[in-house]
Amino acid sequence: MKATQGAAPDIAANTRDRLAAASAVAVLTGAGISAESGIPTFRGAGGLWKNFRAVDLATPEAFAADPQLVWSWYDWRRGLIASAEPNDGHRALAEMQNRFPRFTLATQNVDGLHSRAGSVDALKLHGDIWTLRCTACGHERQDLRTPLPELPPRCSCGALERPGVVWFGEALPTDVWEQAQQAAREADVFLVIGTSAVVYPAAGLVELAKTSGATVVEINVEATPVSHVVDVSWRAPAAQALPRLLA
Ligand code: BV8
Ligand code: ZN
Repeated sequence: MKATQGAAPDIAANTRDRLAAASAVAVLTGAGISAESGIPTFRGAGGLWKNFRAVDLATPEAFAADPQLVWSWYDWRRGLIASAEPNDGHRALAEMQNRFPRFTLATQNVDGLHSRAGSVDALKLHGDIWTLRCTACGHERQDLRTPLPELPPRCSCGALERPGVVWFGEALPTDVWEQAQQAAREADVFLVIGTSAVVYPAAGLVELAKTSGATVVEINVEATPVSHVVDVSWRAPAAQALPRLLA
């Protein structure tokens, strides 16, 4: 059954009923869940930065060609995120983790807002903007300073550091990706929230959950390429919809 444009109350009730019967819940979030915290999404209106697109800058090639430019983009984003707060959508997911025997949150976001909202063990599929990794010795450290004192930052070994994120063309962290796939396979209910579902392999979790027998609910302000796959397509902002699942 696909409820698409039904009035929000019955979609919320419908989704709550499915969750009430679930013992394993898995969630995939994208930039849309941080939109109401004021963080621009990648592909929405605010997704551009000085006329660059994420696919142009979030690549090893762009970093090798111009580490200063790529770091300026990340430093700008870190500044935005530092002044942002988790929203009711992040907080609702943090609350949900205690309500099910098995609950897994996988995020494509690198902003760390799920952790700040209280989500424990969120699977960071695309890494973390607050982590710096040395391009030579691999040493990783957290640096929360905004702006960073020097760009590009350098490791104590002297080499350039890069943002601890997964760029286009790079593999996702193996352990995190394995856990996310397992959670999608085992889920009774799979929530896909605030993602345009165009970036793989993360977006593939939706199909994996669906073919593994989960009830899939999409929460997004617009239709996406997975809207035709999901069981329930809830056209609503995440910070409004998610708290209604806790009622
Ligand atoms: C890999 C981290 C292989 C960094 C990111 C052709 C050439 C090269 C590669 C490819 C290719 N075709 C396919 C690929 C693979 C590529 C890919 O999928 N490309 C896409 C663009 C076609 N994928 C990769 O390269 C991945 N790696 O394949 O490696 C490999 C395998 C083995 C060994 C070696 C190599 C790596 C992908 C990860 C890239 N890193 N980010 C950073 O953040 O700077 S991706 C980037 O896009 C972010 O992580 C972001 O999360 C992600 C997805 O975007 P969304 O989160 O969905 O955000 P978006 O703006 O798109 O959408 C927002 C949504 O929210 C919208 O739907 C909107 O309606 C909604 N919304 C807005 N407001 C709200 C809302 N919803 C609810 N409430 C609201 N209020
Ligand atoms: Zn080093």
